[in-house]
Amino acid sequence: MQPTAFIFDLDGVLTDTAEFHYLAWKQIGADLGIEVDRELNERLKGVSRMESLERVLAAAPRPLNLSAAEKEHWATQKNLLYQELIETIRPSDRLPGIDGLLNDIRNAHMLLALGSASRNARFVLERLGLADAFDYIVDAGQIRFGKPHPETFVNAADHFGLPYETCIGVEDSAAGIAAINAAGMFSVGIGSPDALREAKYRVDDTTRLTLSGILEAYGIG
Ligand code: B16
Ligand code: MG
Repeated sequence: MQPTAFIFDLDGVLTDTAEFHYLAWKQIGADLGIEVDRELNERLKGVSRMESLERVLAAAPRPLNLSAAEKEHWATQKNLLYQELIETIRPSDRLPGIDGLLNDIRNAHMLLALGSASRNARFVLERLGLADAFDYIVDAGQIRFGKPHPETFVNAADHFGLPYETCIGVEDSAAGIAAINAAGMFSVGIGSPDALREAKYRVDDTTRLTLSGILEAYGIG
């Protein structure tokens, strides 16, 4: 079947905000006496802010037993740190290879959606100058179940009225790849083989991402 649409993750795919999320969680961890290293950070990618906090708290040397209000406080603090970092984003912060890939998809007359778990997605897209680049945007405000639940990706395909197996999802997180696979779509992973074992096609970074490479792996190259 010919592919009909691409659904792109935002953080860590279009731009390196995954690093900003990491820096913000590292600071929150330090404030709480919890070490947030890159291995723990892999498990924070793609999951919601509150679920990320739960995963950070689970790494505490001894249980902190925070109340719901205290958890809200730390989640808010993390977001304030993150929002300071994303103020600096500019169009030149689009990851290498992304502009070419988006153009090639457009020229091939396929639809483009964004599927992000972030409540800051629209702000980041604006800063990147990509607010008009997508036909449809799914962010955390529109869905009930975050990644690895397939809802983010299914929501985009349903909006377009497209069969799931003709959609291609692009992700940098294990949770996101699981969500794409659970939706019955073709998953493209960007990052290390360890973290993205379940991706149907994987590249190390966005410089290796080409439409022809993806379509060949999808089976119509
Ligand atoms: P926020 P994505 C995800 O965005 C991030 O990967 C994840 O690290 C973050 O916790 C989540 O958004 C929520 O973000 O705190 O800004 O609402 O990768 O799905 O674009
Ligand atoms: Mg991501």
